[in-house]
Amino acid sequence: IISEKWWKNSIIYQIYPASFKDSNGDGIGDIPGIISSLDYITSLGVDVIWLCPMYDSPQIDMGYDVADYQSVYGPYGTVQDMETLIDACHKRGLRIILDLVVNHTSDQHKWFKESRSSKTDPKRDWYIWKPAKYDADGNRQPPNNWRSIFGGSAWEWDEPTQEYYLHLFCVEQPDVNWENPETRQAVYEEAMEFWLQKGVDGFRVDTVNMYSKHPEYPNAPILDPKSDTQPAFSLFCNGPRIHEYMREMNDVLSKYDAMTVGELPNTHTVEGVLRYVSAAEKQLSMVFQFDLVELGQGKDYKFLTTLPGWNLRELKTAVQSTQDIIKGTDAWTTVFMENHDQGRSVSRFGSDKTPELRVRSAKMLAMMQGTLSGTQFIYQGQEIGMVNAPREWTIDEYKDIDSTNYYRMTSKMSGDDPAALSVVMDSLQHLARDHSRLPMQWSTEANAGFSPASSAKPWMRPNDNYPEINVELQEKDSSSVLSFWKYMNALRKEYADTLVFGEFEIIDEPNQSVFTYTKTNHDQTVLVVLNFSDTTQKFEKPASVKSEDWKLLASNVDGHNEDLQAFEVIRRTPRWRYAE
Ligand code: TEU
Ligand code: CA
Repeated sequence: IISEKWWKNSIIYQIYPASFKDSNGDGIGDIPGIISSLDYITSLGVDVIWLCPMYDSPQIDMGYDVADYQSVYGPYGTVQDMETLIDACHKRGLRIILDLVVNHTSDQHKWFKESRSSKTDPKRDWYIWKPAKYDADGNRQPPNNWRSIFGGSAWEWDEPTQEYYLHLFCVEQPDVNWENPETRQAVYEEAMEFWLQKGVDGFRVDTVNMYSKHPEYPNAPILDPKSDTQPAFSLFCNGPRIHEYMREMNDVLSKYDAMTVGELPNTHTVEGVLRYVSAAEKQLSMVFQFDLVELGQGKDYKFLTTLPGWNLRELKTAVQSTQDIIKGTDAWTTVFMENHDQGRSVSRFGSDKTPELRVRSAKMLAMMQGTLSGTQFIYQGQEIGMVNAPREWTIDEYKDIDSTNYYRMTSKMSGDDPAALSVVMDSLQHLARDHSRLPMQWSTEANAGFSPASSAKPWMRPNDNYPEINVELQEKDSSSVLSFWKYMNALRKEYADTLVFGEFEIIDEPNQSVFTYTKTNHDQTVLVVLNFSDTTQKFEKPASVKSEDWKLLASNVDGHNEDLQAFEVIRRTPRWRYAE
């Protein structure tokens, strides 16, 4: 382990600045709020914080639309605040990584303003501009049928210069033209080196596989005959030059011993992932695969008529796909169940039906995360088992552009059909990105302790359950979800050989209620048994487990007996196999 890279055995805590801690009472989280919470973060036993975009931005997509890489969004603070934060982290032995958003910029970035100013501007080619097509009736059409990830065409017509520009996300997020070497240099210098020189320890790299598009921009196959736009992931993800760009980017990073974790949607094979993360490739340190967090979303969760649901075997397969990345390879992988783009894991994979099931299933999920190989990521609020907002909330409480576009489009397409809109709300209640963006629940005080009691209303409504679910209460309770996470984080460090680096093997794969696996390294084996159901399940010692002499290391149920209670987990390890 000593010889391994520092980031392999790290636990990374993800912070969404708008919703973490509001220090000055304007209803928006801020950098001084993060600085004041560093003792709390350290107490969790984490090693690194990942800060979601804090750059200057019109906030159409919550900062993933960057207007200036070298300044900070006013309500969050200043570059100087960032320097203070970096310093304060390092003083505590914490590292800090930033979000690198360079597939696109905001349409308010000076590069794009120049690019759109005229067809002959020197920066015209820094974005992806194409002429219109015309149909048989002479009507203007976009260059192809690609659908934007937030709905509608991926092309926007620019009246003054009479061309379309590409935006894989919202209209205000034009895609940067990575084909242009000058543009790439500007990205490296302005977005990366500026912050690396200030001491940041790496980046979470947004939409990392979308920089190289299909060079001919062909139409996507028609999967949705009712629409004039089509999902086109296979044509804009993992394009022909992507690995060349990754290696070039890595040359910049390697000067600083910086880590990277790339966001890798729509890449589902081990070979496809390894092309980015094999150490020999010299591209990225690790990536986020989407198989697990996409469970129950369907291919494209927009325009659903029913929720697809998921089953435990699918979850096992998804977990396997992350563990396979390191099996006999020189690559590294990640472990995560939540981020700022997902509903809360307890609501999705556990149960928020009763307080008892909520607490128990939150701990079960912590046990799963804590025992899988890879770099561990915990999203703010996950450590206290925060859950989704309730179904009663109306669309007015949802702020995310992805949610509101989806609602607006369904409302338009269905002529405000109440049944169709009710499906939208069902789907949003389950999957919307908003759920992870509700204010962090710090205490029983007004505004969940996120904003001072006397202050402006928080930018998103806090979950009504904050008097029951909050940091303050859980810190005092040794049986809380928070205490369990702290315990798991410590255990993960203690048994890193097995838990972080060990080999993963599923036992009794067909079982749709219980997820059983072993982690093995050298002469130590840990058995993990997770009851994902809300009923009691029989526990049968797997035949492949040889030793009769097991020691129970951890369980989320007091007085564990041989049967597994709802959402009960146990983890056992042979007593004689490790030194105490
Ligand atoms: O997300 C990229 C992405 O492909 C998805 O996770 C996406 O958010 C989801 O499919 C939409 O339904 C990243 C960021 O994590 C996200 O917050 C940004 O909105 C997006 O890039 C654009 O920068
Ligand atoms: Ca504030």
